[in-house]
Amino acid sequence: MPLAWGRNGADMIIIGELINGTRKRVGQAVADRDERYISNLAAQQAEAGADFIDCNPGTVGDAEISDMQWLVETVQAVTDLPISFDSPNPAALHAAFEVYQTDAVPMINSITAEQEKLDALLDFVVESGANVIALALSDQGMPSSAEDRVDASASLIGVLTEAGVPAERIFIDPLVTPLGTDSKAGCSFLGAVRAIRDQWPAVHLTCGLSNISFGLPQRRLLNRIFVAQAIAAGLDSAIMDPLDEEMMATICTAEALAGCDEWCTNYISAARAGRLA
Ligand code: THG
Repeated sequence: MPLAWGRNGADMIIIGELINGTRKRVGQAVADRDERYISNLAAQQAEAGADFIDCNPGTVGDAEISDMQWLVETVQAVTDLPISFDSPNPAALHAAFEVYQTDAVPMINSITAEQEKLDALLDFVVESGANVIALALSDQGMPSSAEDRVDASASLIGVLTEAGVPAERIFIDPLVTPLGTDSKAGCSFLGAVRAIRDQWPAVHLTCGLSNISFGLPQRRLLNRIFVAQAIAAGLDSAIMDPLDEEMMATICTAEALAGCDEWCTNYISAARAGRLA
């Protein structure tokens, strides 16, 4: 039986965000080539139920290339999960692929609707056969309204599908911006998620969840309620910390409430396993 918004009934696709060099301890581990620390972060996220392990070196220039390759090699040595190559630098994304050996299809994080980005990455995205996160960012700059987000997403979906990327490999990121600097940031994002889910039922919708709470107190509270609202609107993936048990419980509950968990099977087994308490 088809579920709401054409979702396939699968669980939320979780992209574990912890291997990010902009986090101080991880940046240090990258600089020191501390394999133990990074392997451990990969293994813990896999164990907690991540579907992809994001790797973001958080460095720039030539360093980013070798740092990305080292991260990919270190992560794939401890898990068969696919990796999400997270970098604004096309050269680092190419470099990640060169050393990637896992069978599972990886993620390119990310492409945008900026012409320069498209020119640098479109052929690569198509030929690699990878999944791709398409950020709703265009030459018009950061999106502000829901409409800006939908326009940039529509143009990306058009370009990618015409180039031959199937909808199931496209992960639209309508861009979560901080609520603290724009009180409409949450509604604009949610409005975009609803509109995109309605118009393109087969694409995935993801986001960097915790951007919403940047600069505000009680961030985890904001993040949890926001994810529940976004799931109700049609989000089916998130870039987040899978070790956050309250967040994982919220996601499972929100999916059941949103009609994405037939007979509440996942919800009931999570409760039995003590994961919702
Ligand atoms: N969209 C896409 N990719 C993304 C983002 C997005 N990749 C990067 C980022 N945003 C998501 N990843 C992270 C990783 C770690 C943290 C936040 C987002 C994090 N931040 C700490 C905090 O916010 O308190 C601070 C860092 C620290 O520990 O020093 O942990 O939006 N496509």
